[in-house]
Amino acid sequence: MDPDYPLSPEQIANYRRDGFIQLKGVLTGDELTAMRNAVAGAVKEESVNEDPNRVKSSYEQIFIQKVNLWTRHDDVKQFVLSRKFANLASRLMGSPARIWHDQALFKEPHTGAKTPWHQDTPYWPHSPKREQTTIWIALRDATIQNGCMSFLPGTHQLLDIEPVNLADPQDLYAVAPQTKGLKPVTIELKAGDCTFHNGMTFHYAGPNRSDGMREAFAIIYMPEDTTYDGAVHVVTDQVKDTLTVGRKFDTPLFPVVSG
Ligand SMILES: O=C(O)CCC(=O)C(=O)O
Repeated sequence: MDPDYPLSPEQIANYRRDGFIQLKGVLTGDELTAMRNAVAGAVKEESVNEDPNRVKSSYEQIFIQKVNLWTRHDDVKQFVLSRKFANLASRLMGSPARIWHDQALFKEPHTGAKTPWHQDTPYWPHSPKREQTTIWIALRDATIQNGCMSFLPGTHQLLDIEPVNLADPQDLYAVAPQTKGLKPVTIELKAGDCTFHNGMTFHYAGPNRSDGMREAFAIIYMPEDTTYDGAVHVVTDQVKDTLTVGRKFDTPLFPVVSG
């Protein structure tokens, strides 16, 4: 992929002011089809042994979530490690971009489950927690009807809020009374468009009320010099023996991919 998707100084300034940005057409044509097929194929393959009649937990009702597909599927890996996405992340963060993890986020039709308002970085074993960023790529059109994302502008400055329990969320105003009066920005995306959001920006997605799957894929980056703080997390659990508290994430699972 061409590593240079244009980003103006004004767009970077807006991202840093608001904590999110929408970019159109980061993937088009054959590239979009290839990425959608790779991710949807990987999700299907990894779901094949699941019992469709199993009662899903409230967290599982939010979406089908498959984490770190790049480590198991070469056709997904080429996109996750691509310089095109990483260079965008790097320019927005203002630092070289290291992979934290990826995730397929497929909202199933008519499940009724929303993604509650939350910030991301409080869940992560990172220090500091200021600049992490997520590219959220619509593999199919994301609309209000099927659960596109909304953001609360400027909330990436709220650094001391307790993490929201996504399976049993409290009311946003109980968690973060500072957000009262802020107007959410809801962003519908065409397939191949994306948003980037700072991991501290409060975001939300409505339930999927359509007949089709809401297919999205997120790649999450941290600044290269982010250090491990030792907190428990599913992504670091398997490799915690290779990490040292207070040191950078310098292991093969967390490559620096911008440049
Ligand atoms: O896809 C969703 O519904 C929510 C995604 C999200 O919370 C994220 O990418 O940080």
